[in-house]
Amino acid sequence: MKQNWWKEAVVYQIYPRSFCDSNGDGIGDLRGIISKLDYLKDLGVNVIWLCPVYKSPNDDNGYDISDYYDIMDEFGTLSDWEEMLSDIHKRGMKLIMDLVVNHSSDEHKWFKESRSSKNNEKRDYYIWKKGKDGREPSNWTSFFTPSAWEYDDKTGEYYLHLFSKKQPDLNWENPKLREEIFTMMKWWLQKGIDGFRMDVINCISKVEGYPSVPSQDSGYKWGGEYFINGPRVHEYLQEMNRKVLSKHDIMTVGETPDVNVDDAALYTAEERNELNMVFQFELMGIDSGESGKWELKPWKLTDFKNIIKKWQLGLENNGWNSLFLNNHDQPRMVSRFGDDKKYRNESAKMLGTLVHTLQGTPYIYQGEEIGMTNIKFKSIEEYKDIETINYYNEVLKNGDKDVNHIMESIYSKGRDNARTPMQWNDEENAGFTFGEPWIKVNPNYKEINVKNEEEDKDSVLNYYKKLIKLRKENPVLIYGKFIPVMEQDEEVFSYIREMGNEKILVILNFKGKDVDFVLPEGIKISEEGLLISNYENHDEKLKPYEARVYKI
Ligand code: TEU
Ligand code: CA
Repeated sequence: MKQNWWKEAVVYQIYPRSFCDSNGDGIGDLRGIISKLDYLKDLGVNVIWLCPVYKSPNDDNGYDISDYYDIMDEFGTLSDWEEMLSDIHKRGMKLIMDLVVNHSSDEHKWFKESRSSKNNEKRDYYIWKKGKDGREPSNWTSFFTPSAWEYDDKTGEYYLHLFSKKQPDLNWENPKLREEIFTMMKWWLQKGIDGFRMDVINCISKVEGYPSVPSQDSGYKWGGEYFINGPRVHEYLQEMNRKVLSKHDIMTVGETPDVNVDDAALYTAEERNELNMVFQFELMGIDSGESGKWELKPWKLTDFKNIIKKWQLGLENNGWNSLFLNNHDQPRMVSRFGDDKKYRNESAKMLGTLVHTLQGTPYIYQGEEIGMTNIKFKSIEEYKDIETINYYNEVLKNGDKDVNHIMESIYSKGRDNARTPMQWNDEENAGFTFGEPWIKVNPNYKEINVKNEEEDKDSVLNYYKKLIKLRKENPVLIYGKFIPVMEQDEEVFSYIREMGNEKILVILNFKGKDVDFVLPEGIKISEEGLLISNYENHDEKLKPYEARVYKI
C-alpha cells in the first residue's frame, strides 16, 4: 500500500465557536485557538481541521458564507488567522480548512446580484427556476426546511437551497462559477494551508431538469437521488484536482452523505485523482428509523460490526477510510455508543480504541478526548442549532408529536449535543469564556474537564495520548489488513490487524457488564504482548467496556 502523510496523521476537529473564547464576548475565536495549540501538540495530533471561520451571518454557524476571502468578525481578523497558521506550522502541525461550496450565504455579494434581476451576469451562479402550477418547481424537501425552493418576489422565480433558505445552492454547471471557486481555493493554498474538508461535496451536481420525486400526494419528498452523487460530480472534482489540488502536497476529505462503498471508491481511488478520503455516514444511521435521524431506533452490535467490516474491506486497496464516531453534527459518541454515566471513562476509552486501531485516518472531535457527553437543555429556547429549532417547530405545527416526544429525539440526536463549550477547567463556564457563553455549558464540567484529566493518570485524555502514540509506533495499525474475528458475537467487537508478519489483536467489550469471550483457535495472547488497555488487571472475562490491544 502506498504510504502518505495524511494516512499516518491523526486529525483534530475544532468547532471554533465553542472551543475557546479569548475576549469574553462568549464566542470562541482564533486567539482562543492560538492559546490552545500547545495543548493540541501535547495531545499528539498532526492535523487540525477548522470548521468554517469565514465571514458569515451565522444562520448555520458559519456554513453560510458571505465572503470566502475574509474571517468572521466574531472570530478575529485575517492577520489573527495568519498568526494561527504560522503557530500551527511552528509546532509541526498542519491545518485543513472547511470548504463550503455547495452553497453560499444569501448575503454573499454574488447572491445579492443574482437575485437583483434575471439579466444580471451573476444570475446563473445560483439555481433559479420558474414555479409549476403556482407551486415550487419540484417537490424536493431540504435538509432543514419543508421545501428546498424559496420564492423570491423581486424576479418572481424560485431558488434552490438544499439547506436553510439563507444557504442558496451554487450552480456548478456554470464554468465561471467553478473558476471563481478554484481561484478562491488557490488563494488559501497560497497562504500555506495543508488541505480542505469539503462540505457536502457530493451534492454539487444536480440532475438536469430538477424533476419531482414521483409521488401520490402533494407533500415534499426527499430527492436525494437527484442531487447526491449527481451526474457531473466526478467531472467537477477531477477538474478541481487538475487545476488546483494536484499542484500541492495537501490532504482532502470530502463530506459525502449517502454514499456506499462503491461510490466512495470512485471519490477516493488514487488513480482517479479526486479526493484522498471521504466521510461516509452509514454507521451514523445505525440508530435511525425509516423517517430519518429523529426517529430513534435501537441498534445491534453485529450490525455495527458489519458496517465497519464492509468499509474496512471495501476500501482496502481501493481508496482510504476516514474514521470517526462523532463530529459537530452528531451526538457525543460516549452518550450514543457507550455509557455516559457509570462507565463514562471506560466506554470513552473503549470507543477511542476502536477509532484508533482501524485502517484509515482517525478524526478526534473537540472534547471527545476528555469524554464529553450529550446535553439535555430543559426547553427549546436554550437550543441554538437551526436544524433542531426548525425540526421542533415543524413537528409541533403538524401536531404529530407532543413536546416530550420531540425533546427525546433532540436529546439523542440534536447537533447542539456536540456544540456546548469545550470544558477546560472547573472554573466558571468551564474556562471557555469569562463572559456569557453563546450556548450553555454542560453542567458536568466540574467533573469532566481538561485540567482534571491532565492531573489524573487514568483519564480519558491520558489514554488518548497513549492511543495516538501507539498508532505512530505501529504502522500495522495504520496500513495493516483488517481481519474480523468472533463476527457473530453481540457483545464483543474483535479483529486482527496484519501486515507482513506483524499482527495485532483488538478486543472490545461493548456492554456495561462482564462478558465471556472465546478466542478463535490458534490465537494466543499474553500479558507481555499487551499494548494498551483501559483496565489495570485482566481476568478470564472482559470487564464492562473493557478494551485490550495485544501484539500476537
Ligand atoms: O452537513 C451536511 C449534512 O449532511 C448534514 O445535513 C448532516 O446530515 C446533518 O447536519 C446531520 O444532522 C454539513 C455540515 O457538516 C453541517 O454542519 C452543515 O449544516 C451542512 O453541511 C450545511 O452546510
Ligand atoms: Ca470571542
